[in-house]
Amino acid sequence: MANRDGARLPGVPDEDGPARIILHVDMDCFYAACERLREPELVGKPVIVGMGYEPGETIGAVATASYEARAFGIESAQAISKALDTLPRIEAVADGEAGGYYRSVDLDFYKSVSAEVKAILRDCADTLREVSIDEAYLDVTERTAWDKTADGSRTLAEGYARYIKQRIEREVGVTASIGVAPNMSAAKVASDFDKPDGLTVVEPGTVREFFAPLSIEAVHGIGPVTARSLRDLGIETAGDLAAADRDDLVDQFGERGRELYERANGRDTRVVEPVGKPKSFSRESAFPPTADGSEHQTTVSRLAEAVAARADREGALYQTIGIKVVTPPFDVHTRARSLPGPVQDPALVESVALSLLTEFEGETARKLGVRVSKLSFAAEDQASLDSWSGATTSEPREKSSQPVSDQSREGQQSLTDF
Ligand code: DCP
Ligand code: MG
Repeated sequence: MANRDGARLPGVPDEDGPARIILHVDMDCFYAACERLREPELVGKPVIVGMGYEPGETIGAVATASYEARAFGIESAQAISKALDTLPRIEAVADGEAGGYYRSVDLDFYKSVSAEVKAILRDCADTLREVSIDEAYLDVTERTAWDKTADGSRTLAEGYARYIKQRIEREVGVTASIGVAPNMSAAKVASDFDKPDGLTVVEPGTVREFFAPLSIEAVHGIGPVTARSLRDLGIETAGDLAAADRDDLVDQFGERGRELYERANGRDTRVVEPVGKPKSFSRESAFPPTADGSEHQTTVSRLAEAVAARADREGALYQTIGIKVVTPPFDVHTRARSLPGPVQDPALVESVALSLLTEFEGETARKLGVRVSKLSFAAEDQASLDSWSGATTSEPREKSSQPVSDQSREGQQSLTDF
């Protein structure tokens, strides 16, 4: 942070001070990547997700396009009629000709995939700020370091970001691009620098240098209108912006001018702040499809224990306990039971979850999940169990003895909101 004279305020980290480690994660062609999850044959194909492409309809827009479709010039927000002109539906072209694989937006499905990604990010961050369905900032300063690895080839922070990328790809099946930097605006630009599947690291002390050759539009916060005004002042690159007269920028653009000048100079003291409190805690586990009821029960018990332990650690009480059962191929069933008051009771989470599971006896499942929701965080909210015992079918049980780690116990298990 700079005062009006550009002097640093003491104790406030900036590019010259104690360096934080901020990650910006942005999923690659997110809606298209989700479509590929349930239709793997779309991998490597030009996929366009949007509305209004069905025969007879022409009004609509492209939500996103896979990188293969972008190579033809198709992009987000383009009119669907234009996309169809460029790349007709695959069903409508002759064999061997280029065609697009058009799919309709299915936001509920994309949200469920997003929740799986965000759960991994939450697990990996000191603090997480979710920005959109496919984008988040993580402060990981306490989890890793700017130090170099033993061979001096890269920073530990880079290795940590790579670990997160790999977890997302392995556990969810979609790819992310990550920017690593000592502040949020540089991390944001870095995540976009080498898309798709990118990992760009901007080490402390090099932010200004990293920004310098980029066009001004790359600086977060500069849209087409501001860019035009800046160009009128002869400012074409972020380097020009960093070297401009700060007071002129303030005269012309007010506080925003100052902020953009600071960012181009590598200074951004915004803190990664979570948006609101979590609304639920959940965990799910995928496995080879099975109809074995006792296996389902064991899994649900284990997930219930993990979720209750997480809520406990977060100091959260819950009033609703739910399960999710995914039957092949993609049928998602959720069931929940609300309690008369908020509680923190691992045994109850397990017994309610198991009782909800009985409805699915004999069914083949490939994924199970347990969730607690309707959270409250004030300890005084807690109702004594006795005050409403008998309100559910649950039997009091022994308290679970061991806290369960947030880390996956097995490859495919993830802490997930659903
Ligand atoms: N989206 C949309 N309409 C837009 C822009 C985006 O519906 N005009 C949706 C579809 C995208 C998702 O939001 O998949 C995320 O937006 P991004 O800008 O991050 O774009 P993508 O993730 O698709 O691509 P990229 O790889 O460039 O991040
Ligand atoms: Mg994206």
